[in-house]
Amino acid sequence: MTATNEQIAELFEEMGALLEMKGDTIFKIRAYQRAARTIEQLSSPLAQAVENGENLTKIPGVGKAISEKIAEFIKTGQVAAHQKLLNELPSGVLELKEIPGIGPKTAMAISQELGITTVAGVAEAAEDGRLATLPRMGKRAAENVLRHIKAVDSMGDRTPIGQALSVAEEVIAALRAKCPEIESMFPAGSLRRWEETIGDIDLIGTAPDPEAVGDALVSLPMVKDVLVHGPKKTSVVVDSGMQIDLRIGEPGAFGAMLQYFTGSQQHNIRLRDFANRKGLSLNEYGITDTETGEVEKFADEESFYARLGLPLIPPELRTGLYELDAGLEDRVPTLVEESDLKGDLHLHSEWSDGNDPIELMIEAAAVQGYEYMALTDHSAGLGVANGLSNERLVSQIELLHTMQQKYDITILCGSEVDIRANGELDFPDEILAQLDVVVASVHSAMGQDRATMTARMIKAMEHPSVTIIGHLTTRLLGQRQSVEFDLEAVLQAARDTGTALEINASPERLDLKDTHAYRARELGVPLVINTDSHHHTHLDKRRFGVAVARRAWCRPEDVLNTLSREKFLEFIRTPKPHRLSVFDKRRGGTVPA
Ligand code: DGT
Ligand code: CA
Ligand code: CA
Ligand code: ZN
Repeated sequence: MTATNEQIAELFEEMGALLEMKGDTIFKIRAYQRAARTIEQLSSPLAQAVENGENLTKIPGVGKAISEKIAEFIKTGQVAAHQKLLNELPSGVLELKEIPGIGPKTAMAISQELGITTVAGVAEAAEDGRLATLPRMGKRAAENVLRHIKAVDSMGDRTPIGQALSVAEEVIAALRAKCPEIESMFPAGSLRRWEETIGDIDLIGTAPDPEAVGDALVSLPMVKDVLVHGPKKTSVVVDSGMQIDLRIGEPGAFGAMLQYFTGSQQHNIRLRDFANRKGLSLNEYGITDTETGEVEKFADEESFYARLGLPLIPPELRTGLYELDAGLEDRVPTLVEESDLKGDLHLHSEWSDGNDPIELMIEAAAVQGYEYMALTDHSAGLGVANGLSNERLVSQIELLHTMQQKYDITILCGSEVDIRANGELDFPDEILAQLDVVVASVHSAMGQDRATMTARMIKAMEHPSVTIIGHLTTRLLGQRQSVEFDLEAVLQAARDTGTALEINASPERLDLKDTHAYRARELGVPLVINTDSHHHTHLDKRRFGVAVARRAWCRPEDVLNTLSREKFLEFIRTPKPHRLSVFDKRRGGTVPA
C-alpha cells in the first residue's frame, strides 16, 4: 500500500478527534492536529521519504511517536494505536462529528448521554428538544444542527453543479482522446440548464460510428460500473459516484435530440402539448406531422424551435414556467453573458485568507479582460480568516494606490466587512468611508431568528458606505442551509437603500440563488456577479454566477458589474440611494413601481 500524504494527514486528524472524544490531554490532541496540518502541506510524498530511510523527525511537528506511526501506516496500511482508539469508542460517533456544529466532545456527549449514534437520531433529538439540553448546546445551536442535517438531506443523491461539471469535462476529454472521430460532444440535461444540483450527467454528441463511442465510454479508467451498454444508449457510473448517460445522434437530426435531452421534463411536456395543438408531435428524432406521418429533421435547435413558431429559448430558461409564453409573445430577453462582465468586486489576497499576493489577483482580473476590480480582504471580525485590523486596511489602501501606477485596470480599494450580530459593521465609519467598494457579509451568529436576522441585514444596507451585501443567505450547497430572514423585506430594503446584492459565483455557494435573484431583478435591485476568489485561478468561476443570473432572466443591464468603468465609478461616487439613477438609466429608465 502506498499511502498518500493526504491519507496520512486524515489519519492523524482523526486520531486527534478520537483523543478529544476520549477526553485526553489537549497537548496530545494538538500534537496530532499539528502533524496533520504540516503533512497536508508537504510537497513531497512521505511514502518516498520512508522508503529512502529518511529521518522524518526533522519535519516540524513530527516527533518520534508520530514518525513511527507514519512508517507503520505506510508499511501496513493501518496504525495499531488508531485501531485501539476506534475500538474503545462507540461506533457511529465519528460520523456524528462530521455534522457541522458538532465537535468531538459534543459527539461523545450525544452518544453517551442520549444513547444516539446516527445522524437521523441526532435530527430527532434536535426536534424533540433533547439535543438542546447537552452542555455547550442550547436551543439555537440545536436548531442550527438541524438546519445542517436538513441541508445535507435535501441534496439526496444530487451533486453540486461545480463538481458535476468537472466530472463531465473530464469524461468528455477522455472520450475525445480515446475516440478522435467524435464530431461533437456536450452535456445536455440539467447540466446544460445550469441547475444548481445535478442528478445524472447526460452527454450527447455526433460521431460516424456511434457504437464505437459507447464502447470507448465503458472502457474508460474512471468507469466503475456499466449499467446499460446498447446501440442507442450507454450508461455508466464513474468513480466519483455519478451516473453518465451517453447518446450519439445523427448530425442532420441533432437539433431535436439536443432539445429533447436538454429538458427540462416540464418544459418538454408543455412544448409537446403546444405542438400537439398545432397537429405536430415531438420526439428526439424530429417533428412529425400527425396527419401525414411525415417526420421533419432539424440540424440545430434554432430551426427546431422555429418550426414551432418560437425563438430559440436559452436552456437556462427551460423550466416550464414562463418561457413558452415569453417565446410566443417575443419577450425572451437577451441574457447576460460572461463577456458582458467588466469587473469583479469580491477578491481576496494573502493579506487575509486568500492564497495569492495582491499582484497575482490584479493580473488575474486583467486577464479576464476587466476594466476594474475590487480587492476585498476580510475584516478582523471574530478573528476568522486572518482579517485586517484598522491599521492593516489603511496600509493596504496606501499600497493599492501606489500599485495602481503599474496597471491599466482600475484597482478599487475594498473590504469584505463582517456584519456583526447587531447589524453594525466591523470597521469604524471613517475607515469605511475611505473605501471604494464595501462588501458587507454575515459570517457569524447565523442561527439568529428571522426577525433579528432581517433587521440585521437591513441595518447593514442602510449604512451609507455599504455597496454590496455579499452571499446574502450564507448557504453552502449540501452543507449549510440558508439563514432565516424575510426575503421580500430585505430585497425591498436593498432597492430602497440603493444597495447591490451579490450573486456569489463560487459553486459551493451560488448565493443569491436563481429564484431569489429573479425576484431581486423584478424589484430593480442591482445585482453583482462576484467570484469571491481566494486564488488567482478562481476568477473564471464567474460562469456559475452568470448561469444563476441567466436563470433569473437577467439581461446585461440588470447586472451592475456590466457597467463600463466610467459608469461604475459614477455609480459608486453617487451617494446612496441616488446612485440607483445610474443603474436605472441603463435599464432604460424603468424605475419599477
Ligand atoms: P437530473 O438528471 O435529475 O439532474 O435532471 P435532468 O433534467 O438531466 O433529467 P434526466 O437526466 O432524467 O433526463 C434528461 C432530459 O431528457 C430531461 O431533462 C428531459 C428528457 N427526458 C428524459 N426522460 C424523459 C421522459 O420520460 N419524458 C420526457 N418528457 N422527457 C424526458
Ligand atoms: Ca440528467
Ligand atoms: Ca439522464
Ligand atoms: Zn464571505
